[in-house]
Amino acid sequence: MKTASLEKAVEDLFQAEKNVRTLPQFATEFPDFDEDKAYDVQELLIDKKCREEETGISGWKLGLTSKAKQQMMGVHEPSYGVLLKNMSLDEGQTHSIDRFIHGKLEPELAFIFKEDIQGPHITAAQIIQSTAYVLPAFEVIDSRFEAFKFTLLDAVADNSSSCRYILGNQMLPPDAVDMSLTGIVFRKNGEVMATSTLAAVMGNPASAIAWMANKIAKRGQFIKKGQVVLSGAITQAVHIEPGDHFSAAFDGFGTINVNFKAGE
Ligand code: OOG
Ligand code: MG
Repeated sequence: MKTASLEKAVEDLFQAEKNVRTLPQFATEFPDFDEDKAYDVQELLIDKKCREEETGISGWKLGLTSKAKQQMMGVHEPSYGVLLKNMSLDEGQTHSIDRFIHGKLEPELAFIFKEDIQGPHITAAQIIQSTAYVLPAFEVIDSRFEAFKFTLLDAVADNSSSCRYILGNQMLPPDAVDMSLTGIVFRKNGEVMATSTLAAVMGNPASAIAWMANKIAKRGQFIKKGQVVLSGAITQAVHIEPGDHFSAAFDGFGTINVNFKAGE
């Protein structure tokens, strides 16, 4: 893939999000696309969004952390993306879906870091030691690709389908939480959509973040003090429609809520 095509991929993704429209998958359009190039596109896209939307980086997100999703994509490791300050939405409020192409919601455990943590030899135990607190969160994922269908490389270029994130306000120190057995119940309009435990995220969400800290070190990057990291979906993602109310009850934390509407 030539530099010109990397730039075109960045521009296409940026415009698709801005104009709320979809794109054909890249992998078919750019035959020599590989993982490094996909993360190059992601990095350039984040630079462009920071500039044009006058925002900054607030943290990171994991994707494809469950075995089921990895098998679906034919991969053995997760993916990551970058969170921006302007992706944050308030908990308990009603938010417009007008800027989403085909948004879906998923519950996640968020980690807030109290110190910098740099790979490539980070363990899950070190992730826990460097975490100030953990809290329930929702992620709104959205894909800039048609019909929410993509290859792993497409999704990486598309910042791992990131769109918005919503942090709860029930914080706990990480050593107060059982990182595998903590149960969650995810509801849409009062109906149970899924039940799960944190073990759904690679056995332990801290392991997913350790993988990411080591992976981003290859690109000279690290998790910084104060940053938020979404550790990956605990259940399947559920399509968002106007008028929807979602809740996720996290054992030992409490319940996080959000509503969506059409219009501003
Ligand atoms: C969609 C985003 C995945 C998660 O938590 O698993 C994600 C994708 O890249 O498949 O955010
Ligand atoms: Mg997610």
